[in-house]
Amino acid sequence: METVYVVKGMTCGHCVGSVTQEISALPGVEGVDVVLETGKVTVKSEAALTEDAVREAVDEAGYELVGVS
Ligand code: 9UX
Repeated sequence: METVYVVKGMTCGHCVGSVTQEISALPGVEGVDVVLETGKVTVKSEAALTEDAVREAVDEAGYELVGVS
C-alpha cells in the first residue's frame, strides 16, 4: 500500500536523504519517495504503518510531520 505524508522543514537534498533514510528503516517499508518542493513523502509499505511510527522517524531526522492522506 501507499500512503502520502506531508513533512515540513525540508529545504535541500540532504534533508530529503535524512527523511528517506529514517522512514526506510521502519519495519515493512518497501519504498520512500520524497518531493522536496511540496514536502510530500510517499511511503510504500507491505502493511499500514502507524502515524506515530512515521512521526517519530521524521522527528528523528529533524523535521515535522504535518499531514497524512
Ligand atoms: Mo542543510 Mo537541508 O542544514 O536542511 S540538511 S538545508
